[in-house]
Amino acid sequence: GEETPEEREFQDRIDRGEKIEPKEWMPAGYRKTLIRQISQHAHSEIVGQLPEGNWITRAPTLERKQILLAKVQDEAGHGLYLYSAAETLGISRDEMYEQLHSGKAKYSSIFNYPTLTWADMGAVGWLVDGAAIMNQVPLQRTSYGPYSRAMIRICKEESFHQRQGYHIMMKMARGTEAQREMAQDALNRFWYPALMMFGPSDANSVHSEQSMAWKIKINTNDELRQRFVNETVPQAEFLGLEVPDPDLAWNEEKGGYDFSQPDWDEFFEVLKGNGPCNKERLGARVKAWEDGAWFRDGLTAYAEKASARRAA
Ligand code: FAQ
Repeated sequence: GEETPEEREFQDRIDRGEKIEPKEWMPAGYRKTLIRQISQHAHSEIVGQLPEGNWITRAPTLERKQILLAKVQDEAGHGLYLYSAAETLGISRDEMYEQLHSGKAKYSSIFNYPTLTWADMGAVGWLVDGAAIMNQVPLQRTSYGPYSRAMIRICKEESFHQRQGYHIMMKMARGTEAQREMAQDALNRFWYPALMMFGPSDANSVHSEQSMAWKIKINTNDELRQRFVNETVPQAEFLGLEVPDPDLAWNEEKGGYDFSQPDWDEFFEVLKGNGPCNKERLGARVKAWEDGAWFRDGLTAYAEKASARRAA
């Protein structure tokens, strides 16, 4: 329909590069899109703890175990930080959890793939955190104040995560022949799922156009995917590993690599809940929520008693 004066003024503020803050007027669609994106991002951080949590008890050395433990805790922190940012838009944490646990809200497709070997901890840090940074660095300039400030802090930690993953890959790729094979196998399995993290092709991206007009998103999905390939291929070469794409080739004209698209049918199946680990991942989160009920009840009962005592 016709743009209202309020909507015009809002768009002008966005165009001038102003940040929008929680209590200020915003179009209902802007609020809804942000709640969707920030809560999905938060859910991804929380579910994203599971594939790596799987290896904490089996890390090869005490040092690697400490590092992995710290990384997985960082992801929990990012999740809580992002839930807080979403709460400023008027949704409660309980509502967001309910949306995750009922399968209504999405979380990143990548976390529905299994982590089969220690080399996968390298591949996840290198490729998954690498893709996350590629997406999140521009989001530091997103138009919603609390989200943009959350991204600044989160990106600092993600850079460390990416380096620790690459460090594992270096050790493995330059280790024994069996270790090198594990590293190559991890790259083979995580390459295309990492490319899927940027979302469907621009032609199939439902939200990109409006989200970019509102500066909720800064780049298109395909732009970021291309940037990721351009940065990651030389890193694979440095490791002496081969990107599993026979059509990968430097394109001088565009100043970037030509590369094969992931299997988009597989991507949409994963989104529908039919990926290799969807049931396991969601099941683990629902179980953690249910197992924690006694603790939440205890906290609530204690808070009620304490406030009754103060009132008396
Ligand atoms: N997985 O119209 P678009 C991390 C959905 S990093 C699942 O293009 P949009 C760190 C999309 O939601 C990972 N669903 O959507 C970490 C929409 O469905 P809806 C999290 C996907 O929003 C590392 C539909 O497809 N990062 O966790 C995916 O404009 C290691 C149509 O797509 C973020 O969330 C996907 N890959 O663009 C933690 C970053 N792609 O909602 C632990 C912020 C698309 O209408 C270990 N998010 N969909 O039902 C974004 O930048 C955007 O939301 C995109 C998608 C780029 C993900």
